[in-house]
Amino acid sequence: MALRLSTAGESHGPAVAAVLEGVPAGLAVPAEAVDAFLALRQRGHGRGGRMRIERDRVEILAGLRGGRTLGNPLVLLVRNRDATLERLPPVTRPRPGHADLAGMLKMGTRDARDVLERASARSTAALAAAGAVASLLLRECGIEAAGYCASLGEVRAAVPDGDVASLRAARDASPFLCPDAGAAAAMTALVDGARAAGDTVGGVVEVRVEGVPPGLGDFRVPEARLDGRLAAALMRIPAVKGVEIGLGFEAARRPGSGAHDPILPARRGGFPRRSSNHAGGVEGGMSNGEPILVRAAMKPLSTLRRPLPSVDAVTGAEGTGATQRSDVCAVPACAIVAEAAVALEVAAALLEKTGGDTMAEVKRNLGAYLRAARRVFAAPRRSSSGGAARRR
Ligand code: EPS
Repeated sequence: MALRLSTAGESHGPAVAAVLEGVPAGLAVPAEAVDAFLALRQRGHGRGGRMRIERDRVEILAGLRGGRTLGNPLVLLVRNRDATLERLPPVTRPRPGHADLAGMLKMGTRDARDVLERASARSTAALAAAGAVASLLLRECGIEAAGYCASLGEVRAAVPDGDVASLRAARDASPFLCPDAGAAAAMTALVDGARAAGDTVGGVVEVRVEGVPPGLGDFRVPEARLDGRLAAALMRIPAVKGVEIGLGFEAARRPGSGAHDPILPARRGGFPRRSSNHAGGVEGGMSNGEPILVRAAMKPLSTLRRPLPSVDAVTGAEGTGATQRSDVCAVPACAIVAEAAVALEVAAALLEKTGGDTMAEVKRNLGAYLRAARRVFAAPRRSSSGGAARRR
């Protein structure tokens, strides 16, 4: 069954929720593991007053028995403590950069509240809860992902060359969820300066995924291409305006000889090795067995304390965009949301490859596939019929 996510909920309604279909039976889903991920999403220097109100916790309302998935749809609920929707005032001056203006026109309303409550990044709490479940599934299959902040404004982190475990440890120790501790001072100055100026800060987040088997995604059907799916998953996150995989836009500036990753002989029993990973783990729309490396650019948040020009939909008066409580910078949160989005997409592609109604079946099928795939580049054996080239 395909892995499929739906979310619901308004920013200041009673709760946000996720329905996640297609998780095989037998996966242990401890609420504490989901909660730890939700807590990471709430962190980051630059968050506003709302994050001091919320204490995100998941309530798993369906799909579990004895702490394990039944294979039924999961319902994941995260309650809003700031559930003030019915008391909040109308918003009539659309904020440049937000969904307000286009949403007012689309929905035929002069009150952007009808739009912004759903356009709010609060919905990413539900996405993160579902992503945490996807990460538990991936871990069972030897796949680990970590999302982290790679730059804020002009401040670029020197991301250490490390595995996911060390990246995660360094990330978790950082107020910006950035594995380069040396960048923290400049990032703090940037965010504090923006706060003082009534402005906001964007940045770039990166997700690294290790242990991904080759062949997830597809070269045969355009919409099944893993790169397209990862890009779409990241672009669906509010405020994301650009996505790169591996070298990304830099690949366009290089000659082919400097953009591709040489193929070296397999070590015994393994896959051919690569001496670099410019492809970011994806070639021809499929994972190639190297770590997946994707980046997403988050624009600065559009709620400004010193707002840009706007027009009032009720009075017609020229003025400025609505101001309200918000964050100065949510890039660290975006790193966690990006990790969730990527984990969900990789998990979906994995389950397409393996099939399986139970985790035992998924793992059995994955093991059989990997054994067969390793034989493709194994030293050819003599064969009386058909020859090595056609061996499956
Ligand atoms: C958001 C505005 C802020 C953020 C919110 C997203 O909320 P509020 O308007 O209540 O101050 O804190 O993010 C979250 C609530 C969250 O959980 O990430 C927006 O306009 O998108």
